[in-house]
Amino acid sequence: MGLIQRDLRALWMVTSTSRSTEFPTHHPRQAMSAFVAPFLASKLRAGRDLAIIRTKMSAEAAARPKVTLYTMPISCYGARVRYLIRRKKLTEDQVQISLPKDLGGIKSEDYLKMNPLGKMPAAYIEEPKGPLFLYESSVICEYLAEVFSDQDPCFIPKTPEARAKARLIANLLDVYVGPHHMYMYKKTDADRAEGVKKMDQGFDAIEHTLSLDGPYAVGDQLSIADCCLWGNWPFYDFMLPTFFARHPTDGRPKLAAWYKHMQTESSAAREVYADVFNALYSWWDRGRWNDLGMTAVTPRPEISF
Ligand SMILES: N[C@@H](CCC(=O)N[C@@H](CS)C(=O)NCC(=O)O)C(=O)O
Repeated sequence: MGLIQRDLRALWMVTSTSRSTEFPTHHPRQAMSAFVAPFLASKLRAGRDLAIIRTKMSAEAAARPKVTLYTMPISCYGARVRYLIRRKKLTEDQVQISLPKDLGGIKSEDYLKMNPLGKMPAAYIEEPKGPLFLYESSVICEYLAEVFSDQDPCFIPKTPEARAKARLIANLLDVYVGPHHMYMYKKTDADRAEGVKKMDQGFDAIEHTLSLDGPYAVGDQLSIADCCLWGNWPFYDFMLPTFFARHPTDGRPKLAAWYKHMQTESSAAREVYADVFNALYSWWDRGRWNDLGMTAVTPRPEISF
C-alpha cells in the first residue's frame, strides 16, 4: 500500500465510527474518492445518518470492478452485452469496450488466456482479489446486471418465476437456436434447410415461454432474455426473410408482439440493432452470400423501423 493510501486509511479509521465497509486499497484513485466523498459529507451540517449513507454509497461505488469488454459491432453475441451497457448508460469508467484485435485477435495467445474458446465477447474484470475472466454473453449480461443493479433499468426481474423464465429463454436461444444459425452459411441447400428447421424448433420453445402480456420477454421488466433475443435478432431479421423466405415471428404472435415493442423500446436498442444489421450489409456488399451460392429471395433488406 502506498504512502498516500496509508495516510488516507489512517484518516479513514479515525473518522470511522460506524462504517461496515472495508477501506478499499486496490487503487489509489478509488481510495481517494472513497475517502474524500464521505469526509466532505461529514463536514456538511446534514444529519449523521446522511453522512453514513453517503459514505457507504461512495465506498460501494469505489469498490466496483473495472470491466473491459472485448467485442466487435458485427458480433450478435456481443450485441447482447452492448445493449445492456447502452441501455443502462454505463460509462467508459464502468465498462470499456475494446476490440479483440487490441489483444491480437480472438485466436491470439493473450485472448485465449481470457476465453479459451476463442470467441467474442469476452470480459476482463479487475476485481479487488485479482482478475476475473468471463465469457459466454448471457453470463456477462447477468454479471453486469448484478454489479450495476442500482442503475436503471435493473435487468433482474423481481420474482423467481420471471428470473427463471429469463434464464430459460437465454438457454433456449443458446442451445436450440444459436448453434444452428451458422448452418445458414453452409454450402449446400440441404444443410442450410436443416439448420433453419432446427432453429424453428428453438423459436417454438421460446414462443412457448415468452410472456403473454409483455411488453418484455418475461413481463413488465427487462431481463437478460431481452438482451439475448435482441442481440441475435438483427441476424435472424436479416437472414431468414432474405434467403429463406420466412421470419421468426411467422405464426408466433408473442414473439411478434415482443419484436414490435422492441422496435421503439429505446435509442440503445435501435443503435445496437443497426450496428449488427449494417455490418451484415457490408458482408453482402463484399459478396459473402454470393460466394456461398446463396440467392436472395427478396430485395436487399432495410431496417424497417
Ligand atoms: N455462446 C457464445 C457464442 C459466441 C460466438 O459464437 N461468437 C462468435 C461471434 S458473434 C465468434 O466469436 N465466432 C468466432 C469463432 O467461433 O471462431 C456466447 O454467447 O458468447
